[in-house]
Amino acid sequence: HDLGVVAVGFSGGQPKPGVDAAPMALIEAGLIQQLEEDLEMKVSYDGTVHNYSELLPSDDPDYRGMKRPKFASAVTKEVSEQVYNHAKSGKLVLTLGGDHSIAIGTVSGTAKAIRERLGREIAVIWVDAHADINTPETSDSGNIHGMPVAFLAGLAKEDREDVFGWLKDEHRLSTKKLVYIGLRDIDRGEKTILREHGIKAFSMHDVDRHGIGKIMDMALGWIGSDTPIHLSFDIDALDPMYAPSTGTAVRGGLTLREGDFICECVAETGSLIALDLVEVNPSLDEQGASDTVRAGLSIVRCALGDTLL
Ligand code: DIR
Ligand code: MN
Ligand code: MN
Ligand code: MN
Repeated sequence: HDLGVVAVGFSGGQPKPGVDAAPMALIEAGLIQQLEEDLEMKVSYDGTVHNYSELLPSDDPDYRGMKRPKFASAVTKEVSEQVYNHAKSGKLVLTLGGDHSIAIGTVSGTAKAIRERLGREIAVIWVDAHADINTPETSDSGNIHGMPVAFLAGLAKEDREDVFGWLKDEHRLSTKKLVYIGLRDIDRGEKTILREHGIKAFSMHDVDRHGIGKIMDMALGWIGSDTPIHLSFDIDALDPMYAPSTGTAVRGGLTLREGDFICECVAETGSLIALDLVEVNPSLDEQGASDTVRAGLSIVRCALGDTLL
């Protein structure tokens, strides 16, 4: 398979530095080499962890409560174009974050490319402890990594071109084609949004009740077979026991095997068109950084088709 890799060293969607170092940590741990040698993929990678410093605005005041709105908008617009170019040419796209705000770029890029290439709408599987569906108005933190789904689904809109006004209908995702897995820390306003839009969400309670096998049957059944799937994997979906080095760790999460299993099931569909791996922050919990990077590596390998036997 042909794979396009985009390395996004962006941390401005949340306050903690270090998440920008994740792409290099993953690559130094052997990610690209493993994909080429073990999974026999043909990898297109420009060899650069982008920090988009050329896009840094001279001033970037809070807007509608959002922190660093112009920088996040400019970076995600650029990421959207990078991802679009890979997806338009039929490549599977792997994006290494960076915080989860970068998914405004990745999902909008694949949504547009798949519309143009196949005339289809994509589905998104969002694996996360959090729903990331705050609007600027419902957000308590103002951190844009808690808002990407709201912008992608058109629940948050903004006319200003330099604050996500570049997002058009062709970039957007239907709330009916979105499935969450792993949720356990949802803000009050987010719960209202999930309920009012009838969004399919499997919380950790659901995982406990049904087991991960049944959850994946239900999640993939909701999406329907033969639908292009974009998998956006926030490493904080995993329990901090396995992935402690992340900005907003929440106890009571997925085991390493449950995370890998989700990815294996998506790989088995043959419909994966893009994978994001986000929120690995090697500078937090130094003891746990190598475990967290290894967990990320395993997630990527499983999603891209590595099998146990
Ligand atoms: C919280 C935390 N819901 C917020 N979100 C996180 O800031 O909107 N997302 N940590 O990954
Ligand atoms: Mn997230
Ligand atoms: Mn999260
Ligand atoms: Mn919260």
